[in-house]
Amino acid sequence: MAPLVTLSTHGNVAIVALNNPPVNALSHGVRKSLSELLVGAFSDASIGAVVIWCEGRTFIAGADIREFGKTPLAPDVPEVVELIDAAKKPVIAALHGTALGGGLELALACHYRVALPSTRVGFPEVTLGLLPGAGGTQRLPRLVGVGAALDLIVNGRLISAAQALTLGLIDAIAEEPLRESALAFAETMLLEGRPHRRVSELVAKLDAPGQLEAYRASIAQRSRGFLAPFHCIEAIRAAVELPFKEGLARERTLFVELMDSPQSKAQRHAFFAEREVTRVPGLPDDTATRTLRSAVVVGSGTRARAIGACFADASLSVTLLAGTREELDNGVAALRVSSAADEARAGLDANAKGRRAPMACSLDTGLLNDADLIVEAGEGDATAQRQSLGRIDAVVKPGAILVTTSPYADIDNVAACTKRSEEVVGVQLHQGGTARVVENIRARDTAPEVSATLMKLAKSAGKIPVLVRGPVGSRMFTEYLREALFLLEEGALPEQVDRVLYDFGFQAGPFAESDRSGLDIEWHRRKVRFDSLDPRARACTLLDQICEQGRFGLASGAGFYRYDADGNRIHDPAVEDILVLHSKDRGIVRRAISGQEILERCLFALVNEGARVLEEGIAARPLDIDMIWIHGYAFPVYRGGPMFYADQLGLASVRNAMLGYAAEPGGEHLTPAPLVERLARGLMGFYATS
Ligand code: 3H9
Repeated sequence: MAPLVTLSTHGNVAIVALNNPPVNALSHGVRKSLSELLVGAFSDASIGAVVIWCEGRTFIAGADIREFGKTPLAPDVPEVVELIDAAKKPVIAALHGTALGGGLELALACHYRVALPSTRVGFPEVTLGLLPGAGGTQRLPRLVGVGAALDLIVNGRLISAAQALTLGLIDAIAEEPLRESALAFAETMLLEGRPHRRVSELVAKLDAPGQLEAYRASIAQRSRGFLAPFHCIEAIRAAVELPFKEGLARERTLFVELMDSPQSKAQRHAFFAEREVTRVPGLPDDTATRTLRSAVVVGSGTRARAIGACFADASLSVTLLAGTREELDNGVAALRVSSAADEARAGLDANAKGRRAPMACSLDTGLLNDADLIVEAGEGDATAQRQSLGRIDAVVKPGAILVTTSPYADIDNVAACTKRSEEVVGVQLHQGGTARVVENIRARDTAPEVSATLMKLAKSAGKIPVLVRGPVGSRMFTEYLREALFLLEEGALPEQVDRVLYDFGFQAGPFAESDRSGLDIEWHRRKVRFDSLDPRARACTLLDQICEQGRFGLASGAGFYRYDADGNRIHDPAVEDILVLHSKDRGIVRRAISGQEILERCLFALVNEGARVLEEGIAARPLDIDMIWIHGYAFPVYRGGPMFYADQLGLASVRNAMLGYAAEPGGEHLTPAPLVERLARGLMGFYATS
């Protein structure tokens, strides 16, 4: 195995090169070799300056996250960083790729920094529920000012080399090849006798009195529930108020608090799950994929445009196929608006990926004949969609992939209606949460190559694709909403239920969320499944009553709430009347229900359905479910997703609480699913199954 760190000398300059693929993380081995070589170089009288440079695609992308939560091994990252800061000879960091977290902290302890133009730098620790814990919160405000430091550290925002230069975070933009440029920089610096600069010796000052308090207030809403952003602010306060060494100690205390918190554990879980989710059991990484160039989306409404955009983001040439001249005109107008918005966003965002390929809208059904991928995205019901797919199937070329986006259709039935069952898949885009998750639903006969192609496409569109055997998110949402509806008929009000789930960390509770996404879909789903519902669910007709009054949610101005012209939610006494009357009709005496009961019943209904989804093999792993819920339904990332959260609570105590609710009249549906029962009995969790 190649050494992790090597040192070579070039005249009186030493180049210390790291080689720890894929991202040169500061693992224990790297820290140990790096500090040994640095100590050697610092005491070698023939060496005047040291360049730290990395092989491979990036400069150090941070501490090694895989070591977090394990016994730390010396030297730790702060020790290596302080070793560099204290050096008597100048150290130059040569940056490329992504210099992040502990990597950027190390660079800030160097006495000069140069970077290739394509470099991006930043502190993403906050997204892992952490703060920069190796001096980053102390050095950055000293170097670039408190305002910029708050922006970068609290938001975990990456910036380009040009922006870093403007801020004074780096000293120069370097040319390729970086190693030689950095060497030349070091030689010039020595020749010119430039001063030995230590960021730790600068002073951090507030831009205005009360700046930190004002910043805290400005993030209060969007960072609601999170610990790390507020700890970041406190660490920056230490940079302003305390001498450097004491500031470091304060940063350490705050860092350790976060590292030990359940939030960071959950966010680190989410980080790895996001990467693991595309490695599907039974679908090897080397599964062949098809090269697709063109996609035709049948439909031009909202769903069609959203899915078309996803394929356009994967660089496919996408045409939306409208059914009528009016649909065509509307489609063209909508595309024009969204493309202008994309242009504006790309212009503002240094992190924006490549621009979306332009999309077209047409009436020409002949386009179907040559398309590589055809998406059925009409707004009709399951039968209409099946018929449409049948028509498409008859005209498309051999090898074309057919995608259905129907929220209702059974994928195996859909596939069976075509002559190409191995080339049929379902795709469900989710617009909640980060709106990044895509469920790729494979049918019984879908060819592995087709599944792998869809996974690759979604990934290159910047999505988080999850491969499943049937809809997962919507199926679990139905159970979650059903429990919330039971709570309404027992005595709760929509705002009470929503408040509890909002306080738990969801962006919106189940009723506000249903109103946002439209009640008609859930209502339709209920009608499709009506005969298979249990008696209590069948008799809980609240959703029918709301929808029968034309209240389909936000878009129709009313649902479980009323909405004003600006879309603000308003309590609606009419809904309360419906509830009270419904409870009376059902012979239910309305009662006060505690927040704890609301929370547990809604979440445990969700977890129980997740367990069934796993047991039936609809989702392969608990992490698939957690990704869908974090990125598609805004389940708070700092709780790690429903399955991770249940494990954190302890599955045995979840099971016991469920048994308690199941023993109440009408509570049988909360009987723990067999998988929950089995795991709880063995004192295991969804993740820890052995
Ligand atoms: C920190 O630094 C704390 C300090 O302040 C204080 C210390 C005291 N460690 O994302 P990719 C793996 S916290 C270990 O698919 P990309 C990743 O799991 C850290 N492993 O590639 C994956 O492995 P696998 C602050 C890491 O090109 C592989 O590398 N830094 C780390 O799309 C490829 O990753 C961060 O938070 C790591 N630090 O994106 C940066 N980073 O193939 C986190 C990555 O087995 N990393 N891996 O699944 C990233 O944001 C992206 O990985 C990066 C590359 C932009 C670097």
